[in-house]
Amino acid sequence: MASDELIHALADLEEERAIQIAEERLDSGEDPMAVLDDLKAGMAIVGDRYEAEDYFIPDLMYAGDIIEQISQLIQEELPEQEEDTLGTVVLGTVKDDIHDIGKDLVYFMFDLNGFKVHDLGIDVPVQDFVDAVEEHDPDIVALSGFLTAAFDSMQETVDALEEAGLIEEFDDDGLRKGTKVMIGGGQITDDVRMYVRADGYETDAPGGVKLAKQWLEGAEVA
Ligand code: B12
Repeated sequence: MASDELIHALADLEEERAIQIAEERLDSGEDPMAVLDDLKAGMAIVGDRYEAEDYFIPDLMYAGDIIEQISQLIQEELPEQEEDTLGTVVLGTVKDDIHDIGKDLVYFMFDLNGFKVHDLGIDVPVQDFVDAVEEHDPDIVALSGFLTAAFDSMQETVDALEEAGLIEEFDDDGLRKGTKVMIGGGQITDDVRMYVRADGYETDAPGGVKLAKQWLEGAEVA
């Protein structure tokens, strides 16, 4: 079934149809990642319609609910995670931001790739990140945020982690040693990464996993 059909069913908020198409495509053995890409494309259209004021907040929430149900189906299709833990991640959507669809996909991709992920949820207070990093001593702190306001929350979180001595001071020339900070979400760019003093950023979940693996390989060599 053509990917356009799923994209438009999601964009038009046709819940039953979107789920049915996704099920059929997954049952036919199609790569679940292709289905995931179409969800993103459909959600982008929903976002455009929201910006054009054709859709409103309840429509966004409804679209999020459809995505969540289909993500569940995708998860069932994917192979079991590796037994050995590749690394540990503390993840959360930062203070004042409640967007969790993207963050949940990040959880899902890291988990699938054999990382142990501690998901702190949404609107996570700075101190909760500090406490979780102290408790779990992760390889990576993954901060998600979709609002412009999230940039300040991310920066405050990084400041607090540095002040607590849980991550090293940021060095413009390279990566921190030890625990690294990765950011991602809707509006993240390299300028935002510098502002936040994160070690890296990615615009999608598979990119985040790839970067994390590169960091961990680097750590083994060092
Ligand atoms: C859905 C949505 C909502 C839903 C969220 C539902 C939910 N459960 O998450 C609801 C309705 C609740 C909502 C609320 C609001 N929203 Co909203 N929302 C969106 C929307 C349409 C889609 C975001 C989304 O989930 N996309 C789907 C994901 C899967 O796509 P993706 O981004 O490609 O996902 C990847 C990356 O983000 C990445 N990623 C995410 N996190 C991380 C972390 C790491 C470490 C890495 C590596 C990668 C990574 O991986 C994901 C998977 O591959 C966007 C517009 C848009 N087009 O993006 C606006 C948008 C983000 N919202 C916006 C706004 C303004 C709001 C509200 C303030 C609206 C209001 N007036 O109340 C509130 C904010 C409430 C709050 N305090 O947070 C603005 C933000 C503008 C800004 N610059 O600040 C946007 C851009 C819309 C707009 N253009 O106006 N929103």
